[in-house]
Amino acid sequence: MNRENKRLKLKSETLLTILLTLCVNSFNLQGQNIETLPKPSIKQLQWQQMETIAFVHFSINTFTDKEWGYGNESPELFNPTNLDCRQWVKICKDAGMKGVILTAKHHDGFCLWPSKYTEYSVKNSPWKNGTGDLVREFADACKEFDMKMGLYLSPWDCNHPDYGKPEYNEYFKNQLEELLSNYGEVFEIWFDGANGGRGYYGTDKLHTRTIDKDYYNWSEFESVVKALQPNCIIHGGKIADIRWVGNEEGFAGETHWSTMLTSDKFDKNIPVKDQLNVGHENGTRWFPSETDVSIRPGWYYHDSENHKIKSLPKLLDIYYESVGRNSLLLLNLSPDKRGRIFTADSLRLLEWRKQLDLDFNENLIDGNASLIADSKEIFKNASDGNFQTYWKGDSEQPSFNIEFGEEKTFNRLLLQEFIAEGQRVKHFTVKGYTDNKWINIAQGTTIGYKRILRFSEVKASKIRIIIDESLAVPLISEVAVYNAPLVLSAPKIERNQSGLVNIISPDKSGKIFYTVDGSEPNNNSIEYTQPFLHDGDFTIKAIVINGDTKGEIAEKRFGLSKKAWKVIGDKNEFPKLFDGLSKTTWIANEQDLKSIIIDFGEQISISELQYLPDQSRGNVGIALDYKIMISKDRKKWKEVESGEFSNIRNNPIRQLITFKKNKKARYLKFTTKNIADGQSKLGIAEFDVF
Ligand code: FUL
Ligand code: CA
Repeated sequence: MNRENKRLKLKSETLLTILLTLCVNSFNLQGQNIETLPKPSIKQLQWQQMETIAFVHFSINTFTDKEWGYGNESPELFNPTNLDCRQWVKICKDAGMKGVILTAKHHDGFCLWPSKYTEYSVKNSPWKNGTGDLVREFADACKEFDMKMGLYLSPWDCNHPDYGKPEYNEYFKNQLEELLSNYGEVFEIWFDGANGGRGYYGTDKLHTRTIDKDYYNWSEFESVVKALQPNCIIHGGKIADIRWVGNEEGFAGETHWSTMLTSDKFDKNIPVKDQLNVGHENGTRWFPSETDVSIRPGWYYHDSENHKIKSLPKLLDIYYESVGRNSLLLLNLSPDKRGRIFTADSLRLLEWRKQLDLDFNENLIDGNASLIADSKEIFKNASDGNFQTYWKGDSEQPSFNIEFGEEKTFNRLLLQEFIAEGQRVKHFTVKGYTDNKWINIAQGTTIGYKRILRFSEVKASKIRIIIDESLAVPLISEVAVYNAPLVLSAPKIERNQSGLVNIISPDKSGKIFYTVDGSEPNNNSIEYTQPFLHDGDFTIKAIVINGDTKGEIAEKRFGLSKKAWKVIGDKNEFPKLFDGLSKTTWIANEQDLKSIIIDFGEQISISELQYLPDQSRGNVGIALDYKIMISKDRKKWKEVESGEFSNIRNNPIRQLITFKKNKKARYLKFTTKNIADGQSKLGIAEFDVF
């Protein structure tokens, strides 16, 4: 054999060994190819580790008290009196957020920066006499507080005359270029999915512009982002790096895969929202989720929502059900007309972070504890506080013990997979060793980047974690155990159609106290022991108290008595829209029924209506718009209000219709022209009159 041949032979031998080892390593026992498990890009991996980021919705809507503008609102309306982006960013920083995303342009088209390409921007507003640039101030504040900056740019634009024509793509691209070249590094760009609703589009007539599914020039937008901000994560559009979690309420599915199939391979029988919420175990691409939710019911500031800021327990639930379920949390703040975050919102946010810090204050897997695999291997890689180092399971169904060396009390378990090599765990069980035997503590499905289980306090000297199912040999980056302090949730207050009030505490411990005179409840107030009758318009406040620990106060205002109300044509004696339960929904009993007539039984005086859309995951019969007519005799009808419910599809919260003047009526007709998702029957979870 000559030298050349020898070299060749050696080369092919090494190649063969490499190939062989690759094959052996890439196929697990079930023949799953590890090489084909989708894996995050470096960009996606870094983004995931930010865990909590903030959103800021601030624009002309802040001044018009709307959620969606129509694009004809005068720029003159934009006039924050005491704007301070530094205040926003500092609050976010203090609350442990790793980045902030600002709505540079929302659906109405108004630009917070003086864009060269439109007159519809801050430059024609009274704010700083038209010389201001809010995106600049925001970017500077982010720099000052060493916070990552993101921008929201809505493709839907109700102001632009070309919207709907091909030319608009050029405009959008130009704006994208402006934003991505002039303000420094952008970590995330948010293209909203909402599209083609009603607007003025530079005309004097309110109308709808529909676009087809290939309207936007996504590939060009992608080139702009890639060229100007190669590290920028894209939300939305056909070029997204991350996915929406499927709701605006703040939760990821308990099972939550960061992998998804391409949209043409989605299951036709399951709503898309639900598939986004859970992901696909057999997904072919890495497409992690972002959970966007607002600290208030709406995304923009409204005076009327100042008392509806999410409670501490609710925000904790949101954290545990997003970050704690392998998603990333994008929590929204809504600066007010001054251009400042309202004190109650910022206090709540800081309170939330403080509580999370307490929850995770002390990892009970300390120097005295050890992690021991079934093979007796003692390992430290999964408790060194370093995500990059991990323990590789000794099989596809590995188990390991955490041995504390003494009895410990705990109620949280945190697990992390080394997702750089893909998401693998499908199911696991957690047991505790107490009184000389193993007891079941909890179980879970996916882990992913982070999974945190919450359970009632357990005392045990050992914990056993059994990974019973996985796609490939699990790689565990971190395991931690905590004992989080008790946080009492606000009780739930309900009233049925007969006026019977029921107060329910989600916490098994503690006592409930309440007031009906508007005062703050404490342990001297009336103790709730069983449902009681209290009909008509009044406000009730209730609290759970357990020893020295006080919960959040729940407050509920009930409207006029519904005892005598009926739905015309409905045989049900107690229709579900009057039963006081948000989880039940009245659905029209005929096809194409888009209106309902309510008989109040007598003439009443009305100042406000409240419509709660169906709250189920299927979102049945959500009215996108409304027309309210009233009558004294069901013969002569008078129209009193009409309009559109902004963003109700994505965020089906209680909708308020306030009458310009009090009206007297015996009958009320609620009609909608359009029901979400092309459905044909109206659905109402609850209907109230004040
Ligand atoms: C939605 C929008 O329509 C809302 O107004 C808000 O911006 C939210 C974050 O996304 O799709
Ligand atoms: Ca580690």
